[in-house]
Amino acid sequence: GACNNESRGALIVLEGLDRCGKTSQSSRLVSYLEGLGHSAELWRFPDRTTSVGQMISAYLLNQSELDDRTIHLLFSANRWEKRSMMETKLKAGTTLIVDRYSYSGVAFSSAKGVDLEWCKAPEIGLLAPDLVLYLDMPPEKASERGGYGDERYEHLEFQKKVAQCYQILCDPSWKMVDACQPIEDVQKQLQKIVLDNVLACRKGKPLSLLWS
Ligand code: FDM
Repeated sequence: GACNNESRGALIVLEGLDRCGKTSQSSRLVSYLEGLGHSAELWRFPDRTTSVGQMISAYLLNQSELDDRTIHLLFSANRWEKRSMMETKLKAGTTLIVDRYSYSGVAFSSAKGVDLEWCKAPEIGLLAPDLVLYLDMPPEKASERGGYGDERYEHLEFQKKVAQCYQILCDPSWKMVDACQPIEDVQKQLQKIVLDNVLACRKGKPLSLLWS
């Protein structure tokens, strides 16, 4: 049946620097899965639609000032407020393609100098992704791509620090994809990895929790 563990959806996260192509690749992946008849949704963090998300959005737009730990905990709260819906959707068989997750939370805050273990702590107990796709692109290249907007973190020097923090966080289970390739080539590589993962989750791979 649609609600047993054997047919659950996969929790698939895309990570990478600003302007590496995560957002367009994420929506293409959802279309791809839907085209194959799978139930799939595009999610993103921060989710700016909630009241916590609106505080985060104001901060990112430089309309408010918050200290580094306060904004870190708001980003984390923004994931916690979506956790039960996430679990419900996955158990109902929907695959979630998530544009940024806890790794962005830890990489961006630790790039400011906040202790890495402190950054991880509020993330403990969130659902662990079944798959992390890292869209790998040098910060210099990403910064040239259509330019950055005006948001708080969209500066080359900061993005270089974020890249180093992602390096510390990444583990051997992450799939690194060279995001400097043509967009169609990146998409083809992502599609294969994602489909394999969706099928593995349908076969009964259990859900697990961060950080394990
Ligand atoms: N960001 C994103 C964080 O600093 N912490 C987090 O937990 C998350 C999810 O917010 F610069 C940063 C990353 C990025 C900014 O991202 C907003 P989008 O993808 O441009 O909305």
